[in-house]
Amino acid sequence: MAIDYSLYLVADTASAFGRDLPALVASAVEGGVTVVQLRSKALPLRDLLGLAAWIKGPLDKAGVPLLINDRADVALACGAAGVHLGQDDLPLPEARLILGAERVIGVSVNTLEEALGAERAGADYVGLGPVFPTSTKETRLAVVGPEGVARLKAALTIPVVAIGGITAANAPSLARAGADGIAVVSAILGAADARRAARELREAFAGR
Ligand code: TZP
Ligand code: MG
Repeated sequence: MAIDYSLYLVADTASAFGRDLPALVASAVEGGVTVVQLRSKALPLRDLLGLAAWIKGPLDKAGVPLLINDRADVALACGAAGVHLGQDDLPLPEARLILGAERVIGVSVNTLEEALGAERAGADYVGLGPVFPTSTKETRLAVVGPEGVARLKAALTIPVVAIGGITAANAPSLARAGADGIAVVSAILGAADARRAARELREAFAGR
C-alpha cells in the first residue's frame, strides 16, 4: 500500500492531555494530516483495539491510513494499514508473518546501521529520530538533525520519516534534507487548534 508520509500524526494517548483524542485526530486530518499512527504505552489491549476502531471510521472516510504502534495483532484485528515497530518490538520477519506482504511495516531507527538493517529485513519505511530534542519521549538516543536525514536518504531507497521535536519552524530544514515526511506528536496534539497546527506544518514542510 502506497502511503503519503508528508504529515504523519503520532496520536499518542498520553499526549492528548485529557482531551478527546479521536476529536483531535479528526481536526488534524481536516488540517491535512496524511497518515495517523495510534500509540499507547498504557492502554489495556482491549481498550487500544476499541480506540483504534473508533479512530479508524473517520480516517477511512477521509482516505487517511491508520498505523498501530507496537502491536501487529491489533493492526490486523482492526484492519489497519499496518504497524510501526521499535527496535525492541516484534522483529520484522515475525511481524511480516502476521501482517502479510500487503500491509505496511515501519521501523524506528536512530542510526544508519539500524536503517539499513530495517530496509534489508523488508521495512516499508523508517522513522528516524529524534531529529531534534524532544521531551515527549524519554530517550537517551542521540539527536541526529537534518544531517541524519540526509545521510539516510543517500543510503536507502525506502521512505524516511523524521520524528522528534518537529515544529513548523524547523520543518523546512527536514524537507531540504530530503525527508519523505515529518512525524509529530506535540506540535499537533499540544496545539490549541489541531487543525490549524496541521495546516501550518503541512505548508511549512511543502515550502509554502
Ligand atoms: N520517537 C522518537 S521522538 C518521539 C517518538 C515517538 C516523540 C516525538 O514527539 P514530539 O512531541 O513531536 O517531539
Ligand atoms: Mg514500539
